[in-house]
Amino acid sequence: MKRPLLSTALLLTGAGGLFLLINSMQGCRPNTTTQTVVGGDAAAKTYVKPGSYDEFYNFVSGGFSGQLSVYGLPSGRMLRNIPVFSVNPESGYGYSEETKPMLMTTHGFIPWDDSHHPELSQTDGIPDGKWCFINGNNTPRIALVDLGTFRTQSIIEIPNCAGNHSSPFTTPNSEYVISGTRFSIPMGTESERDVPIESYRENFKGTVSFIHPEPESGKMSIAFQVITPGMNFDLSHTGKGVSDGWFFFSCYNSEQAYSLLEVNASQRDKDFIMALNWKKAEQYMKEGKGRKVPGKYYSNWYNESTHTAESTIMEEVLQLDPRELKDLVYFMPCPKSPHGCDVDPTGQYIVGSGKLAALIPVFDFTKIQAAIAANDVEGDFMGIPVLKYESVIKGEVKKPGLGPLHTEFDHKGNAYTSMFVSSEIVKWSLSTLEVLDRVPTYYSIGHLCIPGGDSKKPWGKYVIAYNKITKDRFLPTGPELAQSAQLYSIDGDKMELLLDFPTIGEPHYAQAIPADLVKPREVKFFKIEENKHPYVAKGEKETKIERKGNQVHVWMTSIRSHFTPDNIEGVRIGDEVYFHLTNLEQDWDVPHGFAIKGAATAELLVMPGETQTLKWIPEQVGVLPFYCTDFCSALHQEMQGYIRVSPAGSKVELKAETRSVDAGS
Ligand code: K7E
Ligand code: CUA
Repeated sequence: MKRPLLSTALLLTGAGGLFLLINSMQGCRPNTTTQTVVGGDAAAKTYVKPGSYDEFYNFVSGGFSGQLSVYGLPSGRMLRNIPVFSVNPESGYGYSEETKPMLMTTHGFIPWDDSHHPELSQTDGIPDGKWCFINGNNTPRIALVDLGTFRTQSIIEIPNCAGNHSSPFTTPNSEYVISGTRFSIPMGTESERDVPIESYRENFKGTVSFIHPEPESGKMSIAFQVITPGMNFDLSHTGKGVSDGWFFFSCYNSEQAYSLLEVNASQRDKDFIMALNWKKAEQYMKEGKGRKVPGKYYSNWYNESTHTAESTIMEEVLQLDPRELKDLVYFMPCPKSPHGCDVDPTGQYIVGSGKLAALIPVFDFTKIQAAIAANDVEGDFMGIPVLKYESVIKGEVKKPGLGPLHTEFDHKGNAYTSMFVSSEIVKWSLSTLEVLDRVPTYYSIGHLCIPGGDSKKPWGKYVIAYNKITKDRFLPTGPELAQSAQLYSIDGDKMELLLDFPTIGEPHYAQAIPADLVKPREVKFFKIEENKHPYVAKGEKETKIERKGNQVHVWMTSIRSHFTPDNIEGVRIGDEVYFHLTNLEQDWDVPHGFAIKGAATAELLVMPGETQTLKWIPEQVGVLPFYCTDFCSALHQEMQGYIRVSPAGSKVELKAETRSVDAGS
């Protein structure tokens, strides 16, 4: 193990070598103590007194939890953990019959993913509080979470993609969200895909896909894909203001290595930022350019009226090839293995953060346009023009720190870059490119977030660090310690640490938005008269039980504090029982739960006015109880029932006790 590491260190020079060295020193951290950086009034600045609301919602990716967690800021209080790509027995998401289709893909039912980047939908370049998108890396997908329900509304699978990392960044009016492939792969027919890995250079390609969410329903489809040279695509951001109509992507591994990437993808001095004219691509699509290629994918959508997810399977996708279609894609050299790719609020400046670079390059959109117009290129890469670095650069931020990853912006012309290796946030001026301030983070910050900080209108006020390593900040919890976020004030000239709070899974990116933009959207309950679920029971009179072969369907209702029916007999071993539970409540925050002994999946947590189904396969003869799991009233513990299970072939008559305790109903 020692030799490769040593040769790696020798191959890399300057900051690169340092990066590796420091990276391998587990306990390395800034030698400032918490005491010296937390001022006496910090507590007052994050104290949200009991009964008061936080000012911002903070949507934080769960990383390998496959979920999205929601916090209030500045308190750091956790409000909700939203299941997106992962099943969640707490609510029955991915376990109820209605939600299972949400997790369907061409690889089958995939109840997990690795989610990195939440992105709020935008109107005119400003987060609007309607949706939050998030990417799934592993089995490439993008999800749309509705901020009226705080639930996953739709999930689309991305074909011809592997490792959906530079995703799901949005255009200024959420016409499109983007998916850029991390890994390039061979595509096409089976024989085109079954090729030696050594043939990377000839056969491997990347794609960036433009996903269109329907404004009303949130259903997603792929408008088009742009095919790219084989490389790794890391992050992206849309242009805005002057650069509206463009998208920028960081690319690494321009070496086109396919093994030992740690060494082989760090050879070149510069990789690229890819500039893509998406308005042009849209125009080509409308003119009928490009070609339809095979690309099977699922688009799953939760229908709020039937309370059931629907999967649509698509078979092909429109691909645009920038080698044939002019003025679509340009490369800009960017030092060195760029990770973050961020655009300032005016849209003028594009910041590439080379994780092995000792500086931060800032590109100028006006210069990019001039270089394109003058054909000011230094050659091409796999048929795509490469603009001259000197011609497109505004300047470089010198000596910012080590391991720059991501940049966000405030509303006063400043940028804030996270430094993974030197564990700090560095504030610098967009006009002078001078470093203005730096604060330590504890430790090894990844992404950072300023409310509105990747949009046209940063609200500013705070920057939050999402850290990779959190030694000695919280009470220990066994071999794995809590992940953490840290909240800093950015109101003054100097950043000021105010608060640490633990997070779920591994936080990567996060976004924050004023709570006032989200609160008015909240759905309080679903109207029972609008419930179009095929197994709804809109009142206790509609409850019943029916046998169809070995399937037993129970139309069941819940209301404080009973189920109807509450006694069921005539179920036999070998049956599949479907409990279709409608929650009759028409009031805010009165879910009922449903659990039955021996259920091998999850409970159901059914919102007011909604119907959800638990499939249960009885394995034991006897009388088994079911009950409500959500403490819903003083008589919650009375909210129960029994089901009698008889042996296979038993003659016990199928019946359900559907008498109502409410007279006349
Ligand atoms: Cu830098 Cu996946 Cu956005 Cu994590 S990525 S840090
Ligand atoms: Cu319903 Cu407890």
